[in-house]
Amino acid sequence: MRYYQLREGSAPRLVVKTEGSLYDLTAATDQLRTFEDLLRAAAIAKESIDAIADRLRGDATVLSSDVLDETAPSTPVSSGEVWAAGVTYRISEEARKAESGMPEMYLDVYESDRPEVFFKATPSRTVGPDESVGIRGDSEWDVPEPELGVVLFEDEIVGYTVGNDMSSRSIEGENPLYLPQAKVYDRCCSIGPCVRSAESIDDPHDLEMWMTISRDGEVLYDESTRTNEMERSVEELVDCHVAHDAVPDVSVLLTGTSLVPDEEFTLQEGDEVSIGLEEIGTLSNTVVEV
Ligand code: DO4
Ligand code: MG
Repeated sequence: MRYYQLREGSAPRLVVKTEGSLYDLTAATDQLRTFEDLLRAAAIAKESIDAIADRLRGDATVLSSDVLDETAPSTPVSSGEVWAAGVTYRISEEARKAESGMPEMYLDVYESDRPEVFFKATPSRTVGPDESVGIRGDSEWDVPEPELGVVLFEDEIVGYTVGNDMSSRSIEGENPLYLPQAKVYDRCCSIGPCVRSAESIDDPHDLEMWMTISRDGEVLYDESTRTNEMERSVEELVDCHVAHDAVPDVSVLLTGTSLVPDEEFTLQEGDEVSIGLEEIGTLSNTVVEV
């Protein structure tokens, strides 16, 4: 099942999409407004989120599927932190080596037992579908990074989403110690449009992922890949992320990029970025300078 949070003033509504229909779960019970509410209800009932949603569908309002086009959903997870893994695909390792004065460290992390896992964003820096993602005013070379996002509750995988790890290649390329500035800033991260429950995903390691970038109506980039190109497993990245840390109850872990535009390309204000993941959905954002 796919879970969306719809904006309704300051209070979100939780909506679930099954094969053919959309159900407003908040109409079934006002206590269920966020995806986190559902996770907590499932934990108390010792049931899966899909089992709880399935039972509530009888009392929920059926919505027209147009609702998702007319009312852009917000981020599907509105609490906790976003973390990200890096250099998990060969193409990312090659791109980092090309931009950096210290190329050997990227090959090293690609091949090491310990993956690269870094802090990415708070909810205040994270945007949802159709909101603007940021490029820094002090950066000259900026790219979106389309990534499979793993949604965790109390350190367990509960679902998957689409993520955009917005990145400054010029700042990271200048010195790897500038990574937090290249990665963490206003509007640096986008997630959405929904969370697809882990129990309803066939295989997260074999999903098609694609990205298009358009400027003034012209498509400048249009490529696709599969998550089976990833060097590491989702479980391995999650284990490293949660080990020895006080991870908030809800967190999202992005799993690295494998679509990198040519070196001549940099994002500009007004560009439109769309990232799609098979079985999950498409996340679209426009670019703004921050
Ligand atoms: O080492 C820098 C970050 C790499 C990254 O974000 C990625 O591979 O997706
Ligand atoms: Mg990344």
